Amino acid sequence: MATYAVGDLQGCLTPLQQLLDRVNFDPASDRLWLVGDLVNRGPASLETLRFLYRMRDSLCIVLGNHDLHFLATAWHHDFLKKHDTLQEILDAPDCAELVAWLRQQKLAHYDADFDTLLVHAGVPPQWSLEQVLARAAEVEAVLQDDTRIGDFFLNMYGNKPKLWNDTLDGYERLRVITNYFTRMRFCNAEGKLQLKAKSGPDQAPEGYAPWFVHPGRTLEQHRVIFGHWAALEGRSTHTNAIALDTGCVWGAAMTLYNLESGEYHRRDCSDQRQ
Ligand SMILES: [Mn+2]
Repeated sequence: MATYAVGDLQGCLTPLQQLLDRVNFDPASDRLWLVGDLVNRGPASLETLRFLYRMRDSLCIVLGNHDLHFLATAWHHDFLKKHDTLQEILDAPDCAELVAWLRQQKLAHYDADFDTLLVHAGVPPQWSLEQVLARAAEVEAVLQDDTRIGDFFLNMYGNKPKLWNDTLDGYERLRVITNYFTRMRFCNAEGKLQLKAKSGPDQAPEGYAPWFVHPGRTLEQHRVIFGHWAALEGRSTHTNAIALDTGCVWGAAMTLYNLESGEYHRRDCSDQRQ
């Protein structure tokens, strides 16, 4: 029995299947964690979701910004943008089944045996493990609530508020939680977000730094596995921050990580370049 985590798929199914074959992944006994961004931009979003759905009992998934965007388009078709490759899922006969399953997934998952947290983008420096899980659960509850999910998506997009505070409520509170977990790259020492920069860590906007490098970060003694930031090229500079987005959909690589051994398996994805 082994446990693996894989970086952002974005509809690139062949590299995932080849990496799983390479480690002789057995869905009956092994577990696969996914950092999210399962769909969009790549060539096979629908088939990727179907493949994962068939082995859903072996998976642990956190949602990424592209997964939330896909769910939003299922409620609001006019949210589809020119570069989205999500229409094939919306048109599929099993779309409702796939949507119902994705809505049940989390924004943050903690495993005590591995002392490891799984998130798509990151965690603000000040948040404790208890705060991470409680705040993720606030958004997860809305995603699972038929009476609230549609309006949430109408209010999910946007870069403000930039900074958490305990008194936030309503959609501002849900939006900043969502942005921390699914879109963050750079923040300042207080946790103020800078969501525009997508460059590598060397080109941080003035006053900001990658979320995982701030001194005294509450979770720095725990392993955090994340994706979302292809420009990191899998190098986080912090031993407990495991960066798995290596830009498959941009033609770079897909990375599979063994949680027990710490071993990385990388598959060149120059054939996947979009
Ligand atoms: Mn992402």
